[in-house]
Amino acid sequence: MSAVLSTATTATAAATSPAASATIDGFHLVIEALKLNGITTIYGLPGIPITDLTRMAQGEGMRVISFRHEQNAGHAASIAGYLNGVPGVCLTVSAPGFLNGLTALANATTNCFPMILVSGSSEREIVDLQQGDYEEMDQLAIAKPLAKAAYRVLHAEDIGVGIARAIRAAVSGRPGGVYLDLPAKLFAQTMDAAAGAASLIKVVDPAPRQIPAPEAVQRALELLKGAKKPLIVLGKGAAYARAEAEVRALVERSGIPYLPMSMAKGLLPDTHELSAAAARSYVLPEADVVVLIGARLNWLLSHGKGKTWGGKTPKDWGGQKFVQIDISPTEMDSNVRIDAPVVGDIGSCVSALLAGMGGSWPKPPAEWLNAVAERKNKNVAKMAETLAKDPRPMNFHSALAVVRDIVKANPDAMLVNEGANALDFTRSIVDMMKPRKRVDVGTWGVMGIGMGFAVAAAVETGQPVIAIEGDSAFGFSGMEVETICRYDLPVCVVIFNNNGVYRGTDKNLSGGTDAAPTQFVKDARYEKLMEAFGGVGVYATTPAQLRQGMEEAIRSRRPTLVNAIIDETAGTESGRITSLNPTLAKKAAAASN
Ligand code: ADP
Ligand code: TZD
Repeated sequence: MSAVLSTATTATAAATSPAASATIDGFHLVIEALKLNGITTIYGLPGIPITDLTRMAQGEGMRVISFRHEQNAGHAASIAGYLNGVPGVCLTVSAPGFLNGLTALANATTNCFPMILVSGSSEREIVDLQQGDYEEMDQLAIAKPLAKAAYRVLHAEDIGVGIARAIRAAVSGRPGGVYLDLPAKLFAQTMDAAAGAASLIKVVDPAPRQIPAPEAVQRALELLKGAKKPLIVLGKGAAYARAEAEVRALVERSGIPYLPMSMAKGLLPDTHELSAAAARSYVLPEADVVVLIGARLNWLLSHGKGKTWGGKTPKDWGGQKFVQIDISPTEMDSNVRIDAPVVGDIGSCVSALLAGMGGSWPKPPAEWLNAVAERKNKNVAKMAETLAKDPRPMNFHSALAVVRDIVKANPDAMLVNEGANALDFTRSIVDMMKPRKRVDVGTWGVMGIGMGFAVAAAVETGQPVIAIEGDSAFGFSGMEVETICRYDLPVCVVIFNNNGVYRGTDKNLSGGTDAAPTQFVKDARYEKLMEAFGGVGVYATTPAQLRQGMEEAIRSRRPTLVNAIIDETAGTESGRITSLNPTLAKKAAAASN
């Protein structure tokens, strides 16, 4: 603490107290409380009342990553939390800065990423009487419904407790976003330095293990034992829980095929012989017992019912039985009946299943394994054929054949991914070999995570980052290429440029001269944005140019933007979620009748 002590310097203080008592202010109490809990990086954007907090935090040895827009800082903090299991911290100014950070906070809560949004705020007395303070807003009330928890600290002596509560709320149980409101006046408050030090809390065991009930484990094993066509679905909860060793043991000991959700790719290498990823549309409707490990039965899994799961009409639904492993007891039965809920942390739950399986466990019937393998091999061969084509202009496949090779050659690199087609095709074509290397649009399918995630991925891991971006997706956070250059981060942004949202061929239905709503300026030179800030820009119209640009970026670790020109007719509207697009869904229904 000694570095942060300040000595009372006013003439009166010096005159009345020759020994000059040491004090600490609110700024330093916040910094010390974070550091005490192993939080060493702040993602944020300075301004009243937190400018000095950013300066002092840097002065006290914290890494302060300053962004161009708070939403990107917030996304960065949230993915830092996901990657480390320690809450990422985003720091914003009041009202508009706070609101800019709020999308990221809500997205963190939705995705179960631990983060703390710390916002400076105006004075309570003025806010509560609505007297029109600078950037006045009742931030705590607004954050509450979007956060897992929200707290305000009014007194310097409560800063330690406030930060401890925020950390516990963010990482214990189901992780999520926490809001911490720090009014301007708090920062200037001072207290006795020794009392200040004593008021800080180093949180002990912030995310306690949660051991499943033995009878729940037994119930799950019995269900699994009778399965003829078992399937494991791995979600990003399992990746977050760092349960790869346990999960691998479960998959290999049981011999059950598994399907990784997007961010669970690489938990086991995508090339694992039991991966059923290439046979997804076969295994989901066919499986009889499905073990969900850190994956919710939300829209991404068609809510566990309907055609995806084998039923053509509602009366056919419910063919599968489900085992669900999750830390949140209320997740069970949220969409369909869960026959064997196993509530606890994934590491403990999977270990308990393994212990219960004992030495000998029957492998799934050979017919099932053979059928899955056959379907998978057929699809892999079909995909290999498509990837081998070399059309002009490039399409998603020919460009992703390059990305696939480069990710394979650099298994430690982080992959950030957003867009519609750019997302769907990358997810299915690019194999991940290690856990927590792929970060993407997550549960909401939100655009705008790109550059925030890329910055945090580079800062937190020190590894090269490859960001595969739709041209629309990139636009949401594109200004952060300056941030990438300013911190000289090893980020290679690849924009799949097809001149618009989804693609570039839309028509203005009025016949007027305005561009259609999904169209962008044609042949935009995005690479010049990176050049504007001293990074490397590459314009790539062929797979060879794309490969060269990416390889050089990884070799040099210089900020790079490859503008990969993709056929503007390639891709489909809404990517693979056309079923959620009201017009396209209606057309598809009419066609199938
Ligand atoms: P995906 O999008 O990959 O399918 P989801 O975000 O839907 O994954 O689900 C993640 C699930 O993992 C959430 O229900 C969450 O409660 C759960 N979870 C997160 N961390 C843990 C943990 N340590 N132990 C058990 N479950 C966890
Ligand atoms: N705004 C936000 C915050 N999130 C969204 N998901 C959308 C808008 C809607 N949206 C999608 O769902 S994908 C997408 C938008 C705007 C962009 C698709 O175009 P793209 O990708 O250029 O990024 P492709 O590869 O050309 O399809």
